[in-house]
Amino acid sequence: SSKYKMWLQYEICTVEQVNVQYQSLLRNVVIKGNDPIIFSAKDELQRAVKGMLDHELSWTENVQEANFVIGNINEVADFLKEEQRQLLTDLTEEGYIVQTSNQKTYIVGNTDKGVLYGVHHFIRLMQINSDLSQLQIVEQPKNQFRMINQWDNLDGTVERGYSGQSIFYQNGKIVKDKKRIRDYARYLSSVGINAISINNVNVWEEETYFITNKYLAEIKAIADIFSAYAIRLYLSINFASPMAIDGLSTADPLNKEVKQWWKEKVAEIYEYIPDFGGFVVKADSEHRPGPFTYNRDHADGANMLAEALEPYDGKVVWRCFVYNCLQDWRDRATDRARAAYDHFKPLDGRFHENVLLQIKNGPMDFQVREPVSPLLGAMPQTNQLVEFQVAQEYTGQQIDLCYLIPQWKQVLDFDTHIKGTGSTISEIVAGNIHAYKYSGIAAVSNIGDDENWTGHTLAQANLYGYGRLIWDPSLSSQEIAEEWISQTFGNQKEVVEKIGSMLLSSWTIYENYTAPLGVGWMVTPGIHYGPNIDGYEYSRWGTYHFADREGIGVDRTIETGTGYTDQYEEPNRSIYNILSECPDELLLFFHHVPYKYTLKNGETVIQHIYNTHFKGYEQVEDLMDSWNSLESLMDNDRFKNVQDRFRRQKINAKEWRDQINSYFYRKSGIADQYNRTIY
Ligand code: BDP
Repeated sequence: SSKYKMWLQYEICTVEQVNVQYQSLLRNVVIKGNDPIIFSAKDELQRAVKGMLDHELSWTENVQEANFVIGNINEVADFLKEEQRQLLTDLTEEGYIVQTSNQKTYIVGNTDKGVLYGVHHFIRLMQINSDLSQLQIVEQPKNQFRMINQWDNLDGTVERGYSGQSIFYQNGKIVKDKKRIRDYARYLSSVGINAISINNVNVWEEETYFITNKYLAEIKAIADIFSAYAIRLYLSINFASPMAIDGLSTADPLNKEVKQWWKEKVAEIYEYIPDFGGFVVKADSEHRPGPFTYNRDHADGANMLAEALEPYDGKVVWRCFVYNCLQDWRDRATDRARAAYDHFKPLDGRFHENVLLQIKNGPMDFQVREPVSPLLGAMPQTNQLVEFQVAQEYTGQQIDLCYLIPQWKQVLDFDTHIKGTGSTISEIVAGNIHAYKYSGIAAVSNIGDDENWTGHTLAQANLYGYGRLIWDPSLSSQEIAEEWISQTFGNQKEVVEKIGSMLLSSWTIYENYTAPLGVGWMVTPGIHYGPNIDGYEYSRWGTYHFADREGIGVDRTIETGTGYTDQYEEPNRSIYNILSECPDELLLFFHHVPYKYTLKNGETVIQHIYNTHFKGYEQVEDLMDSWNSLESLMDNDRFKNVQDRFRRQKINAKEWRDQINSYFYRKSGIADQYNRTIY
């Protein structure tokens, strides 16, 4: 169905002259090579051409005769011009060219991976009906690691999953029918994802045994599916595995027996899966075991695993989401925002080369608005990955519309000044600021077994956009949105424009009716959907807003607060630390201010809260109207899915609006300047 096909719709192309051009370009096609990746590329092109041109490709073996040539540089070098060969030698192994020369089209990769990406690029252009007669494309990804993390559990549930159950596991078993996993691999590779971890970072009882022969044969079958799409498979592991699996008395990373255990374990895994990617590790975090139990630090923990993986070129992706989740709320001095930096910064230089630290984009936890984590870029000698959350845990759970590309772009564009101007997160994780051996981006996936994969059909745009953005962070949010809409819903102008502006405004709208000015966390505890202003205020999680009758916000300044601002380089340190310099949207993250404090935009904090909350709700009504006006321009299935989501979003926005407005009216006693209804 069209829901299921996401952005690889391959609908018949009805524009006569475009159709004619494509048919003639694709008369006689040769594809060189025997790797499974080449078969994936071939299969994809066949599907695309069949769907869009209603045409079976005619393949030839003879490059001379062909008018469409696909292969890696080693296979087709003799047929290229010198300058084309040169272009390719300057690219990384994932790079490719798509070029027209002598009336032939060439898709040539440096390796088969590049071939697959090149074919996907070509198909993307077909789907948006581009003129393909004179192509001069030269491409390579900006980031080396482009990873997706599944938070799937063996019982079939998905932690923070809003799209049904797992596509990997059902009722305590790995699924037998792996067709859906293969389709997922197709979607991921079409946007350039090259690594996946297939189980939740919280490794509970049974998932611990994924690294044993009880499961490895089946996991190998999954690894093979992904590897045919140039995607490496990783597993999340339980740090205490030696105890759980083989009854060792300790998991101390410096203990000889423990080290030996991991070496043997890793050897066993590679016997099954020779191209296994490595481990993702959540240690000493939210009740998961880790090196702290043995008075060791996180470098000790990560390095033990790194040593075991080194001989196989395996990696340790070590998460930095380490903080005290049992803190006393009365203790104002303990600031959760400081935790990742305080734990990890002192360890710089101690990690092995095959360790990558995975750091959430903000210092707290995927809130609608956070400053960028000061740990990113702060460890010149330690490989880093930034972690995003495609799953909308705190941004509407795929019920509310929230296109997250603008948020991630803001993170990537943030200038840390760590090595002078231009030390942006984008350049840091691309490995251009410090000499990282490995680096890149990871994100929590938003898919499940719902027919449309993502619950809310428009949430597909976040998965698509995540891949496209991390391949090429210079793409704008709008370009990415339009590419996605055209491929997903077709090229009609009205559809592209309307959905485009809905997507682009959606993050701001969501922010308008939820927690104000960067303070975060006013969500239902545990569930994280819907308002509960004091839900986390007296809890152990370190997530507070400190609202009283005078004012609101968290003082994180150096002089009177937690000193968190000191973790930034200048000028960011001062910008955040000095009240009058702090950007409005992050004001309450960094400062505790009176309700009548005047923002840079001229409104008082309290009036801003009222204004944005009334406005946010109205904007949701506008989104609904916009969507309803598209009814006749698309299939009923997808139309109804989104229409229904907007109905639910409206109910949610109303709850937020009324609870936030009433709460702050009652706390502050200050009336709305426009006398709107506050309950
Ligand atoms: C939080 C989620 C929790 C995850 C945790 C993590 O609420 O379910 O386990 O992040 O990233 O956002 O480990």
